Amino acid sequence: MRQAGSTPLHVDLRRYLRETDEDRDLTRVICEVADATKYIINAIRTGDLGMAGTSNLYGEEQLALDVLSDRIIRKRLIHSGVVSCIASEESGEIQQIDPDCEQKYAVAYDPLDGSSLVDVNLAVGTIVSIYKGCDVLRPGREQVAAMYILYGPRTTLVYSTGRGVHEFAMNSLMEYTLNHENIQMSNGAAKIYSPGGQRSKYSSGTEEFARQLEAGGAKLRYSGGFVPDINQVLMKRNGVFMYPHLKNAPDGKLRVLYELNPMAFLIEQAGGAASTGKGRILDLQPRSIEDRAPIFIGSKESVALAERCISEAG
Ligand code: AFP
Repeated sequence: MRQAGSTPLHVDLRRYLRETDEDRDLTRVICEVADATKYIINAIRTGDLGMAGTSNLYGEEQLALDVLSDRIIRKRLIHSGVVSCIASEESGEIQQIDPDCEQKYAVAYDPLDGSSLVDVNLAVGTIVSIYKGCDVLRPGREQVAAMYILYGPRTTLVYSTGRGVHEFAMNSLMEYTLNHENIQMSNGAAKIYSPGGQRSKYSSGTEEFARQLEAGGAKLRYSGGFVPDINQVLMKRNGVFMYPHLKNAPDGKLRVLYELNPMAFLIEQAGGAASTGKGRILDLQPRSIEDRAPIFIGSKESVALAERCISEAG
């Protein structure tokens, strides 16, 4: 097996997975999602931004793109033959695909996170969480893989199967080719921080954390899109993103299954940390697919500082 780190740049995703001896069926899931994004990109670039006229589980008006992106990914996963069940942020329920599920993969995904940003031409993304077996309602530490695709000025795909975090970029032929292998967060004080939610709703502990970040020279970088904001912390190998507990929303905003678990898996694989402010995100036991939790994610040092501030001041 080719050791990660010895692969030439620009090798394509499918070949990279094969040459790093990834499980064939898991490779199938990852590549089906990668292929689906080619149609999502087209929909974003040219599609109808009008409201779909339906609403998702959370009562949010579904943009046509949300619905379309969900449909594109769902169809490919269902026909892949290696998926046991699907949970999509847009549909709000778990769809059983194959009762013979032990050796198949359970997939939770947000087909187009940040879709409300498309009509102001900001970057959005697809987020995917993958478990082996029959169920997705499990702690994030049991994931076997996670990935996201970032539809920005460039389209990039980041994934991990538990053996490092690797970034691929889409070329002119719409193939994903290796760009960075084994991405590792650096330690040291945060140079950027990404604070979600209204500052006036922050707890004293979170307020103190933000104050200390700024005192340490961190600059605010926040787009309102979870995927680009996390990608910035990962690719700069430094910094912290937070969507904290708020006075009017003690569980914050972001969903455990579709957003927090996959990103926590990736950032931990890159040597960072992901916490609710009181404990590891990946140790949460989801009660329902609707679960939300506060998140502080990025450099280990910054996440540890957040936990100290919250432990001292709530
Ligand atoms: P939408 O998917 O509804 O646009 O929300 C995006 C998101 O879930 C996540 O991508 C962002 O980090 C977060 O919401 C931004 O929330 P605020 O708009 O409250 O800052």
